[in-house]
Amino acid sequence: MDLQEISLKLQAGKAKDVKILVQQAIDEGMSAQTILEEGLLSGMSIIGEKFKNNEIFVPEVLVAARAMNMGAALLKPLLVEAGVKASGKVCIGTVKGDLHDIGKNLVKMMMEGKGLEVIDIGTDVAPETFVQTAIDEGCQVICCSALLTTTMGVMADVIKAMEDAGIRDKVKIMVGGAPVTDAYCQKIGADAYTPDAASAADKAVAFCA
Ligand code: B1M
Repeated sequence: MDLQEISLKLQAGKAKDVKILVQQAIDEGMSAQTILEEGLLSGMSIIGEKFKNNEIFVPEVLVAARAMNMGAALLKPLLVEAGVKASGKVCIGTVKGDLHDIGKNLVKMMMEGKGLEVIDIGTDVAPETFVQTAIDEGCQVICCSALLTTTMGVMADVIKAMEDAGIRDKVKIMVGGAPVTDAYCQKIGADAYTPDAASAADKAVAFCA
């Protein structure tokens, strides 16, 4: 089977077709790793690029991500069996006082699409929870999302909490969300600002390498 077909169906958001094709590829004896990389991840990476370039928008990304998740669910047990490790582990949440989660969820999906394990700690997350999760789960990166000018300041509190817990030099911190800028990232001493989900995923992969 041509794995390009899986990539194309994923980009079109055809979740049921992706599921059928992934099962077919498994039945034909292809390795889960190959199906993941050349079918699902290759499709998701094209979606990420198109989203970054404003060629497609949030609804298309969400349906593609749903297709990706359905295909990945079939592969997950096989990957675990084969001992394929995620390329890194990050935790992500929307900061305290802030309930916006659409952007965060997109970032999470893109990161998973790049092969990272993502611990989603939800919305309205206290600085200490980001830090404790990173410690407990052994995350290489903490990702903070904020959509309100009144809550973006919490990101500086997360950095302070990382310093207090003694993990600031061991764990990277990435920040994002509509009101956040690169200048703000530098001002508070975070490690990276990325304007969209695709570039956030690329940066996190680079940090985990
Ligand atoms: Co709210 N809201 N909202 N809202 N809301 C905004 C953000 C606002 C700009 C609307 C406006 O006034 N024009 C405004 C903020 C003003 C400001 O602070 N400057 C606002 C306000 C004021 C409020 C309330 C205070 C309204 C009220 O109750 N009076 C209230 C606050 C509640 C709270 O959080 N405590 C509120 C509530 C809500 C809803 C619940 C109704 C709903 C949220 C639903 C949900 O998320 N489940 C909502 C929505 C939907 C919006 C708008 C319309 C859309 C936000 C969105 O999802 N965008 C928004 C107006 C707008 O932006 N046009 C608005 C799509 C999403 C894909 O983009 O989140 O930017 P975004 O994510 C991008 C990037 O930013 C980046 O990647 C994503 C994908 O490319 N990114 C990251 C995001 N997080 C990242 C993390 C990273 C990296 C990249 O980590 C490393």
